Formats: sequence, structure tokens, C-alpha cells
Amino acid sequence: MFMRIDHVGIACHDLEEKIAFFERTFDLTVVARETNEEQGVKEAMLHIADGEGGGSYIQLLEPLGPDTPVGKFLAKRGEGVHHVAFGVPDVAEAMREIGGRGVRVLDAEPRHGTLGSSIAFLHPKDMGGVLTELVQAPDTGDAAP
Ligand code: MC0
Repeated sequence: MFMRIDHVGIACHDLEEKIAFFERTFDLTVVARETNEEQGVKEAMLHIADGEGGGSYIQLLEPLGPDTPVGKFLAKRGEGVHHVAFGVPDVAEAMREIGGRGVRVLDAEPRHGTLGSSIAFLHPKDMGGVLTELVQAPDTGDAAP
């Protein structure tokens, strides 16, 4: 079901400062930036590698406000790994299968994710304490609107 690790999401207070750190320390390059109002974040994707089914990235996340998922996470836990995202061939199918195995799927339907992807989240309390995201790359099927 999981094809690869699509990205690791890292919560931060200052996106520009954290991008500069990752660029100068690891020679990574920003390949996309986006403000996602629905998810309450401003984010940047830094490319790591390409593989079968799509690339893998570090995703830096700055909250748009305190009452957002990343804003609440930062207030409670401080900066650090916010979620791990797995590439799947069909996000709707993965939601159905994983949901049928007793894991809470946080989205009723796939949502718009970065780089034109379709995404859904799994509850961290059912995933060993790790907020988990399912990602369907846009070229593997129909992306969410
Ligand atoms: C919260 N908890 C986490 C967590 N966020 N545990 C691990 N990793 C996280 N990221 C834990 C809290 O510590 C708390 O545990 C419990 O979950 C409830 O948290 P809460 O602070 O009371 O907040 P809730 O319940 O209102 O919401 C938590 C939940 C929410 C995970 C359901 O944040 C959510 O729906 N997240 C999915 C959407 C999201 O994160 N979007 C931002 C990334 P205790 O033990 O203290 O009770 S958007 C993104 O990444 C897009 C752009 C993309 O990739 O394309």
C-alpha cells in the first residue's frame, strides 16, 4: 500500500529562517512554496530524491495562526517533526482500506495537498503517536479539487 516516504513535515515558527538553515546545511533546494488556507499553513518543499511513483521531500510548515493544527502543535510541543507522509497509488482506496482496519481517518474525503497532490490524515493516537499523511501524487490519478 505504501510506495515510499513522500515527505517529512517539520513545524517551525519562521519559514524563511528554517529554509535558509536547510539550504546552507544540507544543500537542499526549495522546489515549491504554497499557502494552504484550508490546512492553515504556509509551506515549502525541499527536494531530496526521485523514485518510483514520485519524489521525496522535507516539508517545512509555518502556521497561519495559533488556532490551526500546526499552531497548536508548536504551542504544545515546540518545533520538530509534525507528520510523516507516505505515497500511495490511490488515496481514496488507501483511506477505505486503512479506515476499515480500525485507524481513524481524519478526512471524510481527499483534500488538496502540496504540489497538486491529494491527501488525507490518519489520527496520531492510532498511529503510534505519529500524525500520518497519505499522499497521492497528481500524475497517478485524479487530484482533489
Ligand atoms: C496533535 N497531536 C499530535 C499531533 N498533533 N501528536 C503527534 N503529532 C502531531 N502532529 C496530539 C496532541 O498532542 C494531543 O495529545 C492530541 O493529539 C490532540 O491534539 P490537540 O492539540 O488537542 O488537537 P486536535 O485534537 O484538535 O487535533 C489534532 C489532529 C489535528 C491531529 C486531529 O491536528 C488534525 O486534524 N491534523 C491533520 C491536519 C494537519 O495537521 N494539517 C497541517 C499540515 P494529548 O496526549 O496531549 O491529548 S497540512 C500539510 O501537511 C499539507 C499542506 C500537505 O502535506 O500537503
